[in-house]
This record gives sequence, C-alpha cells and structure tokens, in this order.
Amino acid sequence: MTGDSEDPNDDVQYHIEVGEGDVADAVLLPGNPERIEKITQFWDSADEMASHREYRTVTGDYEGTPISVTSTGIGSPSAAIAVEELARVGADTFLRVGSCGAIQPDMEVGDLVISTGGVRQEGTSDAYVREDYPAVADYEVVSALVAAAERLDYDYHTGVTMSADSFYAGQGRPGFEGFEAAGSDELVENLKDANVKNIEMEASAIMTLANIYGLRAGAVCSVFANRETGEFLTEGENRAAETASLAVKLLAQMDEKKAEADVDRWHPGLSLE
Ligand code: R1X
Repeated sequence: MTGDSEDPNDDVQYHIEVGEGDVADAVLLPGNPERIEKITQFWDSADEMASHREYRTVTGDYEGTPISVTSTGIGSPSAAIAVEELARVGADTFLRVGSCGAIQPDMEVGDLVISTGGVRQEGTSDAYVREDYPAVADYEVVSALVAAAERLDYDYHTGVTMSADSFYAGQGRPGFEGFEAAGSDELVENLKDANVKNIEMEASAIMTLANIYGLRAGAVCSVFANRETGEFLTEGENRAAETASLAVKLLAQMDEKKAEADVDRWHPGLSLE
C-alpha cells in the first residue's frame, strides 16, 4: 500500500499513488474503475495498491504471471497520466481494455476489436508529437491478443481504431438539443469508408506514448454499440477482460522465448506454448 501523493516529493506518483514495486511489468488499462473486479475475477490473486480519483490500481497474478490493472477514467488526458506515472514505476507493457462503438456492418455487439493502430483524433498525443506521427500498436501485443482471443474462442476483429476526445460531437452524435457540429454528419461515414473498425477515446494516446518511450501497448475493446445497426449491449466486457489477462501471460511466454533465443523481439518462428 502506498501513501498520500498530493505531496509531489512523496515516493509515490502524484495522481495514481503507486510507487516502485507496486505494479507488474504489464498493466491493463480500463477506463472505468468499476470494471476492475470484472477483470480480476479471472486472476488467481488480486490486491489493491492504490485508489485516488479515477485511478485505481490492483496487482496480482494470472496463472502465475504477474499482472496489474489501473483504471484511467474517460479520455486520453487521464489515460496519458496513467501511462506516464506507471512507466515511472517500472511498467513497460500497456493493454487498454475497454468498450467501443463499432462502425463496420459485419461487427456484432459483444465482438472484440484488437487495435493495430489508431486515428489520433485526440489532442493529448499532439502535445508529444506532430500530427503525422502514427499511433501503432506493438506487434507483440497484437499477436498476444489475437492468440488469446483464438484460444478463448471469442469473435474478434483487428484493424484501425479512431480515438476521439469528445463522446458526442466528436463521434458524430448530436449534442444537447440536437446540436450538430460542422462535419459531424459525415464523420462516421468517412471513417467507415476508410475501413476504420471502431471508435473509443483512449487507445491512440496510449499507443503513441508507448511508441515514443519504447514501451509496448495495444488495445482490446468489446463492442457495446454498433453505430451502423443501432444495437447496444454491454455483455462483451468480460470477454475483453479475459482476453487481455491471457494476453499478458502469453506476452510473458514470448519474453521467455526471446531470452532463450537471445533476440530482442518475438517472431512466429519462436512459437508459443
Ligand atoms: O473509450 C470510451 C470512453 O472511455 C469508451 O467508453 C467511454 C465513453 O462512454
């Protein structure tokens, strides 16, 4: 357990209130603090390390692999704070576990979307890099998430995710009293035509920061809403939680394979158990 970090000289991080040794190398990043139990139900142990504002951190193990979860709250500004402060205490792998709206017609509510990259429609990552810098998921994280979804037999899609700063106008939804932002009627249609799979609010900032720092990140989101068909259902959230937890174990296995082969990066030739 850590202390009160309102004192910036404290040895725990200012917002998330965790210190060295409180988190595993790999941290799952849901937005909602209430989703933490839905994630840790799949683990073999889970101890709360800190709870401050929207940030709640629990550390434990999944089938022998150390694992942590930190809730980020909604949006990229607070997600970036979580990545910054978790990296400072030693985390090097970040898996966003969230919900999203799907925009392709073949996507069902409850399906998973594993992001391979992001459209940076959030302003947070602009504070770090120029607009033409890509938001790209780490391929080891993508491989582990795909392998986990396959093992668990969950329906999933891979592709590009759009991360927005705004839930309403910025995602083509009407504002209060039907307000329509300029271009909002075409926004989702244009993304759909460009084969973007889903919309949420944090993945591109998390992936961008991780790339800048040489860390690994990716995202798996369950489809709560299909913007094409109008369906809405939250039942897929457990699937994303279980998939991400298993992916952390698979990433640890990849790391062992790399060490055995004395290489820096995992590749399919190294296989997995
Ligand atoms: O990323 C999105 C955000 O965290 C998904 O759900 C929240 C908005 O309702």
